[in-house]
Amino acid sequence: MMTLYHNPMTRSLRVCWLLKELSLEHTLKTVEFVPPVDGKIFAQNTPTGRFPTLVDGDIVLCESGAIAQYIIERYGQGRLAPAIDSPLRGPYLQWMHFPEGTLNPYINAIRRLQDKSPTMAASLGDELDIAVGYCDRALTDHAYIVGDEFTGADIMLAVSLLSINLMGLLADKHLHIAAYFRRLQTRPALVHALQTDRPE
Ligand SMILES: N[C@@H](CCC(=O)N[C@@H](CS)C(=O)NCC(=O)O)C(=O)O
Repeated sequence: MMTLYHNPMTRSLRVCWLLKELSLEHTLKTVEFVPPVDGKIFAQNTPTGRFPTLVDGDIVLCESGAIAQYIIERYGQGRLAPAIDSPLRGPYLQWMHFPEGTLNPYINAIRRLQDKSPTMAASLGDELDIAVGYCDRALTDHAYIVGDEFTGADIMLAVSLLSINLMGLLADKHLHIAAYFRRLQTRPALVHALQTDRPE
């Protein structure tokens, strides 16, 4: 049985949502977030000090993209990912990794700089907007980020876009992303994951 150490305001939302999409049995341990003091990281009350942390037997993972890929490949039975020989496999891998590789470094830096250097934060916000525009254009011709099928890459991307939206940095001009959000909000697994915020 897998155990997810979860806090709803963190990237563990991705894993919680994914486990529900795949209806996989798991134990959810909701853990309070400890605000970082003096830049101290890995300070959370989980086996790795971070959210999300997934424990599956001897395997302990704490990168949301790796956890998502692990769960889909190990337990997905072909769901939520194009087949390895599909022409969509490359784009799928790109979109699995684009959120943490490109969007979240901006999110983290802007959060850190917002008070210390608003000018620098604003300039990074402009760069982030270009990256978000790239996502918006990729959603022009199909319902989901890799095509017309929902995949794990949508879970990775949507949670980054939700964070950007919560920071007030998602401009109204990104119309395809707005339609994408409306589409995703109808998924029961996301609705349930967003409601999963009570400690055991
Ligand atoms: N790239 C990692 C980032 C993990 C991460 O930074 N997690 C944050 C919460 S979203 C955390 O646990 N920070 C608190 C800490 O390091 O003490 C992922 O995608 O899982």
